[in-house]
Amino acid sequence: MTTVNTQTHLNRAFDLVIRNGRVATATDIFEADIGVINGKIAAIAEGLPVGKRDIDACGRWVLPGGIDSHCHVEQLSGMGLMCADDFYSATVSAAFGGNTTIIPFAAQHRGDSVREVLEDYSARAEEKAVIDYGFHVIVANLDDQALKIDLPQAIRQGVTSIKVFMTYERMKLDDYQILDVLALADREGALVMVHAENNDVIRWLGDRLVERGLYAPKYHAVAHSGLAETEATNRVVTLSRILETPIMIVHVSEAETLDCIRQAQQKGAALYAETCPQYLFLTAADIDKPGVEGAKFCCSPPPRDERCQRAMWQGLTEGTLSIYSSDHAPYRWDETGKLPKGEKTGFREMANGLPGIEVRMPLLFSEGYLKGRLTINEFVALTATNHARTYGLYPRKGSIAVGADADIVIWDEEREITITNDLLHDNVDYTPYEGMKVTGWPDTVINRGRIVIDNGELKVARGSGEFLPCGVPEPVAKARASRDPEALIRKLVDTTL
Ligand code: DUC
Ligand code: ZN
Ligand code: ZN
Repeated sequence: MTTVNTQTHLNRAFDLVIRNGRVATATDIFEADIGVINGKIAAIAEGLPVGKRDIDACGRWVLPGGIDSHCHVEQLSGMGLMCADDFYSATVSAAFGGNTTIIPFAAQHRGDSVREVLEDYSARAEEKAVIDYGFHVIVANLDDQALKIDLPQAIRQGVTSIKVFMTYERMKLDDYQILDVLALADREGALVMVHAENNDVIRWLGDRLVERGLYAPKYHAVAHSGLAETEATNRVVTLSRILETPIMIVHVSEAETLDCIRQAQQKGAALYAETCPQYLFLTAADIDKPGVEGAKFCCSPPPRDERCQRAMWQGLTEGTLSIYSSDHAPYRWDETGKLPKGEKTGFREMANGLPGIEVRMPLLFSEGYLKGRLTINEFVALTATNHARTYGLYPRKGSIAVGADADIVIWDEEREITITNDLLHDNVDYTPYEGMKVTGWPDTVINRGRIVIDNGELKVARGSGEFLPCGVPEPVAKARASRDPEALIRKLVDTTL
């Protein structure tokens, strides 16, 4: 057990006690009661006194609430399409799936101001979210205002991660601009997340497919070649190594990309990487369904083959991939999302992205932990603790420890569920995981001591989630501890001259 603190609170009733559970953190397993006061964990010990409310978790896992650090909510996509979930439906769905925090994106598009974008997303989330949330900012309009004023201010206000795209005509930055963002992030204390796919390769291959009259969804996976991902990853890893600045490669799907990441990590690069359920549980064969059915499985990068699936599992178990997020990018099976031209929709026209915020944790609990691929501690690290550490929310979030927010999920390890869309609470009218059988499901979900989900029912009000200002991400703090950013630039420039 990591922390015990009963003495301080013996004279004060706990608001909530979670009793007799089997608690797991990223490092420990122990049996204990957890006492909560004012939304914080106040004590962890055996035999705590009765609280104002008591929950008996005997025989069940008591785990940190999930943190989904990659999801798209009420956001315009790289193709300019609005997602199907708003901050209410997305956070309700996230909570039912065992999450107590999400970190979605506030997305700047060309011509937008970063400051206004953040104000707009914040206002919408504040009114609707039912669990806690932070933000990453996407930058696509890298003018002086963004670089010199708005981004530094956003970082100071707690938006300490910046996503850049290497593809999508409306979003992509060139290498020069990426270097600018890396230097800025390093100076101001933010982590850069990268969507790494080579835009020209995708465009060129797509043109050849279209020339041949090949429009079916499965050609999305052909155009988004695995090597286009590997090339872009290698390039941006190189840029980050030149500036000795940490980066996070999001949604890794391809085995060769993983090899590239592993090699750079072995050379000491400050390189972090993420994968998502679609790369563990789906393959390109799912996209090759009759008619437009395959559009239900189209995301960027696309699911690949079984070799890549195995590589992603390997990446999670060996630690090359430290983050497992949903990349929930919800679009409906209609003209607003997947089928803008109905049955005639071509692979270039359909929205890119899959829903998955509610099934992310149950899928990994069942197929990772219960099937013996991951320990329960690894499950906790991959779904919660590493997210908090990586994005500046630790130790407030991501663990079960005295002083942390009481973000706790009680899991029923024996519950067998067949995933169907009817079961889920997002605003999408299909799930790519329809019919999959999983064992284990979150029973009770607690955020800052508030019971959010109990017995299959939502118990909190719209707008009751709180904004979380993020601190300096751990990867950035670590890199900074070993050198001074300005000295590095001076060294680079002096060497060049
Ligand atoms: N990038 C994402 O991160 N999610 C969905 C689609 C995309 O291009
Ligand atoms: Zn992306
Ligand atoms: Zn995404």
